[in-house]
Formats: sequence, structure tokens, C-alpha cells
Amino acid sequence: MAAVSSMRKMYGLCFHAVRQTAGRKASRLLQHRTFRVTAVHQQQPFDSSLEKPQFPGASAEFVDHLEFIQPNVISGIPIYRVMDRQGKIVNPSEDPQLSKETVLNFYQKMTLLNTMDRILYESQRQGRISFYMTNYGEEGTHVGSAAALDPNDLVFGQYREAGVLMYRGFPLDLFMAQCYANADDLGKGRQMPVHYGSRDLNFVTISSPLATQLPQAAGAAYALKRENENRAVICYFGEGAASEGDAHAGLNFSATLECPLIFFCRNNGYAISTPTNEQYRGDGIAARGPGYGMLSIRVDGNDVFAVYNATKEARRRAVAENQPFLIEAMTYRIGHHSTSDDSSAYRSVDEVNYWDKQDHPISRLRHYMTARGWWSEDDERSWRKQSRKTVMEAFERAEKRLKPNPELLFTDVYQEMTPNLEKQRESLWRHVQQYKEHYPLDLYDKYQH
Ligand SMILES: Cc1ncc(C[n+]2csc(CCOP(=O)(O)OP(=O)(O)O)c2C)c(N)n1
Ligand SMILES: [Mg+2]
Repeated sequence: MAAVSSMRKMYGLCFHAVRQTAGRKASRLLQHRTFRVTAVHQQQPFDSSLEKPQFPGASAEFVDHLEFIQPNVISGIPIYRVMDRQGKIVNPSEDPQLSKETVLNFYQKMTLLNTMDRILYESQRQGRISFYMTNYGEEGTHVGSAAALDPNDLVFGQYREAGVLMYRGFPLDLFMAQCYANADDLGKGRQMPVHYGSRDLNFVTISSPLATQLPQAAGAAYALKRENENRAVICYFGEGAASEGDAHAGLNFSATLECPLIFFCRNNGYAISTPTNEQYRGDGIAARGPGYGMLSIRVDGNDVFAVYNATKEARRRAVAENQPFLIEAMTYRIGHHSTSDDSSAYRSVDEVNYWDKQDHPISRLRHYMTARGWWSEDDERSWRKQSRKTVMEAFERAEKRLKPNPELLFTDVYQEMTPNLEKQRESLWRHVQQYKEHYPLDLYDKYQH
């Protein structure tokens, strides 16, 4: 009897503890709801006494004439900018007034990315790496958005956001290690080049299938909201990826679950060879925001300050109010889609030259810095020389480094190797032994458990 009563006491305590935790969780969720100051769109409450539509999911009146809604109701969404093409601040109240040190850091990150791109692109052309994707022309979208985030915010990228990772401090050696798939690669050489990831820098590893990152980001943002740690998620995607079904799932889930998430669309004019006029019929990606009940903005992606301001405000409100934001950054993909593409087959040299020579995020920021006396021709020359040297040194180190041990092909999925994997592993080593001359094992790292 004594044992039973002590058991009851124990269970009683346990249940009490469970109830307390559940209560705490519920009050945390309630807290989140009270944070919400902007109800973007309210559906009407049910009230049968009124001669109004009572359909669940609507918030409207009846009308007595037939009229289709014009598709261009939401069109001509303006493009927010802070600087003009000559780097002059258009409206002084929008100037983020960043310090000289911060602006120089922006410029150095944007140009370093450019230099890294040039060297890795050339490496692929020389057959040293298998594949590469450049970020030319989109440097402003990367650096402006990355700078507006908290380092604890979680990043989901598509693949053309190397500047975000660079801004967060991912070292050149690790970029190179990934592209060279050498033994220092955090992904152990298992992925194609440019599929970076860094747990330390809160950057989720890139995966090739387009738009899978949008529903994943919605789930992650929902989890962060429940943790209540004032963190946000940013999810980058291209205007082409926005046509995928997953994009809809991600946008709608994040709106209905009220997630602290910034959807950042890089609208660079092309999805490989598909131009935007074949990609969609509405007014770009920002026009879709109202359909999801989401606050949206279109910005000049070649204006690093406009990108910074928009992302900073979206980030602040996403966390304070638990709601997603949609930013469409208008920019231009100056490089080919990837090293597997030749864009001269589907666009003119004049078009590319315009963006390269007349409306480039790097030259715009340089104009701004020069006008303030923060940057001279000499600064430019010595920085270009120094950054090229730094990139070349990292490249040389990466090339000399051993490849990961082939055994790593079989690890990290199952705790114990399954019989079919064991068979494949044996067959791999048999093959390697048989054709020794093609597999210089001395270039591969020795496997360590
Ligand atoms: C589900 C899926 N379909 C097709 C592809 C092939 N693919 C790779 S990139 C790309 C174009 C994406 O364009 P966009 O989203 O605009 O990004 P951008 O390359 O312009 O940065 C396509 C079709 C893929 N990776 N995944
Ligand atoms: Mg695109």
C-alpha cells in the first residue's frame, strides 16, 4: 500500500510537471501571438444574423454585377533604392549612414567574391575542378542582406549566394576545399562544387533540387519561433525556383504558421536560358506576396544600401511580430548560369555589357566611397593586388591538399554499415586494386575513425 501511494505521489508529481511545462509552452505561444501587431489580412468572423457572405475563408461583400479581377491589379510594384547609379544618395533620410569601416568591409567582401569567382571559374576551364557557378552582378544582394542579419539567424541558400557565407566569415580555404573536394572539405568531398554549408556559421548546406529550401526554411522558422530566441530565418531563391511547387508550399506554410522568415528572391532575369518573360505573367515575385497575406517589397538589388535597409527592417519585424516577409531584389546575372552553360546562345553581348559597365553593384558602391574620399585609385590598385594574392594562395593550398579517403563514401548515413553497403565497399576496393594505375591512392587521405 505504501508502495502504491508513493507511486501515485511520483506520478502525481510527474503529471504536475508535464502540465506545468505544457502551460509554460502555451503561454510562450500566447506571448508570440500578442507580439503580432500587424494582422496583415483578417478573415471575417461567422455571424449568421448578418446578410453578409458567411463563407469560411472569405472577407468580402456580395456584388450584383459580373466582373473578373484584372490580372494587373497588382502591377508596377516600385523598386526601392537608396543610391542612384552614380552612387549618390537619392533621399538623405534613407541613407543607412554606415560607418566608413562597415562600407569598406562591404566593398572588400563584394570584390573578394568577384576575385574568387574569377579564379575558380578559370580553374574549371582548365579542368582542375568539375563545375562552378559565378555570382557576378549579384554581389550587392549578398552583402547587403547578410549585413542586415544577426549572425545567429539561419540561412537557407539556393547556390548563388556565396557572398552571404563570405560575409559571415567562411574562409577562402574552405570555399576552395569544397570546390576541390579535398580532405578539408566540411562535406567530405561528397558534393558538387558550390554546395557549401557551415554549421558554425548557421548556413544550411546547399542542395541542388530547386526550391526545396523554401518549405525547409518555413519549418526551421516555425521551430525558431517556438524556441522564442529572437532568431530569424532567411531563405534565398531565384525567380526561376519560384515557379516550383515547393515555393508555394513554403510561402503558404510560413504565412499561416506566422513564421519569422525573410524570403529573399534574387530576380536576376534568367533561369538558365529561360528569361523572366517566359517564367511568369504577373508582376514578378513581389506581386505574389499579397496573395499569401505577406508583407512584400521590391528593391534595387544592385544598390547594397537598399538591400541592407529592406532586409534589416524585414528582419526586425519578422522577429518582433512573427510574420514572414518577401523581398524581391532586382538584379542581373552577368555570368553564364554555370560552367555548363553558354549564355551567348540566348542573350546579346550588349545586354550583358550594359549591366557589367553601367549598372553594377560594385561600381555603384565605389562611386559612393570615392565621393566621400574613402577610397582612391591607389587603394583600389593595392586592394586588387592583395586580394588576388590571398585568393591565389588559398587556391594553391587547396590544390596540393590530399583528397578525402574513399571510405568516407560509405559513412555518416548508417551507424553500422548495411550488408548492401558492405558489398559495394568491397567491390569498390576490388575495382581500385584491379585498376591501380588509374587510382593514385597516395593522393588520398588515410581514413581515421
Ligand atoms: C527541381 C529542379 N528542376 C530543375 C533543376 C535544374 N536547374 C538548376 S538551376 C536552374 C535555374 C534556376 O534559376 P533561378 O531560380 O532563377 O536561379 P539563378 O540560377 O538565376 O540564380 C534549373 C532549371 C534543378 N536543379 N532542380
Ligand atoms: Mg534567376
